[in-house]
Amino acid sequence: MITVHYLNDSRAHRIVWLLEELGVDYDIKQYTRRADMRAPADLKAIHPLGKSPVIEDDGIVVAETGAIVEYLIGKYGKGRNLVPKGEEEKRRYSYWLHYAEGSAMPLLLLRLIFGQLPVRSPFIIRPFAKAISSAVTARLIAPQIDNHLGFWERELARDGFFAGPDFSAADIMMSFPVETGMGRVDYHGKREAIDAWLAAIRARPAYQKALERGGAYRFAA
Ligand SMILES: N[C@@H](CCC(=O)N[C@@H](CS)C(=O)NCC(=O)O)C(=O)O
Repeated sequence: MITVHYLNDSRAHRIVWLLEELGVDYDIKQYTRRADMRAPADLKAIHPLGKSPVIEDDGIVVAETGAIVEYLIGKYGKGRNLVPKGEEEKRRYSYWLHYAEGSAMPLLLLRLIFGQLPVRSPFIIRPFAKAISSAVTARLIAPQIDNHLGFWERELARDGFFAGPDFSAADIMMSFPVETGMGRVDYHGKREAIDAWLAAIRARPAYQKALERGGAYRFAA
């Protein structure tokens, strides 16, 4: 039996969603974020980094969302149509699978960290921290995020899903950057294709079931 170590409002939603798409049985062990949003220390007993998601499957521990997705698809994905068949689509699939955590999330995390810099700084230096945060965000981070969001829009406008005309596990991987990105940054570019894609993934029964099993996922709002 698979156990998903599930931190509230986290990337773990993607794994529960994938398991629902795969139709595999699993249990969820819930963890609640501390007041500072960090994971509780007991997650470190499962994996040294203490992050979520992490899964256990018959004694095997797998961490890192992309690696978990590849593991689950490799073991349980046969006949589930979550990996495209065409060569070009397979290349696109692999690209988005790696891009989600390798390129998109570091940028969104930088935005989050610089956004929190003023409130997390000692009171006496807060005005300086605020000035640094605003300048770095406006000059370095926001333009790059805009570039990425424009790229998503153009890619999705091609044929509806990230890897091609059909839904795939690449869309599950991309849900976290897109949902956190569209929910947390000011983006003034075109977003019709992104919005249509968000509506399509959220309408999937497996996505809804994952919310039911894992609990409300605030980043999806
Ligand atoms: N790249 C990793 C990131 C894991 C990660 O940072 N997870 C967050 C939840 S979305 C976490 O555990 N945060 C709590 C903490 O860092 O203490 C993955 O995709 O699995």
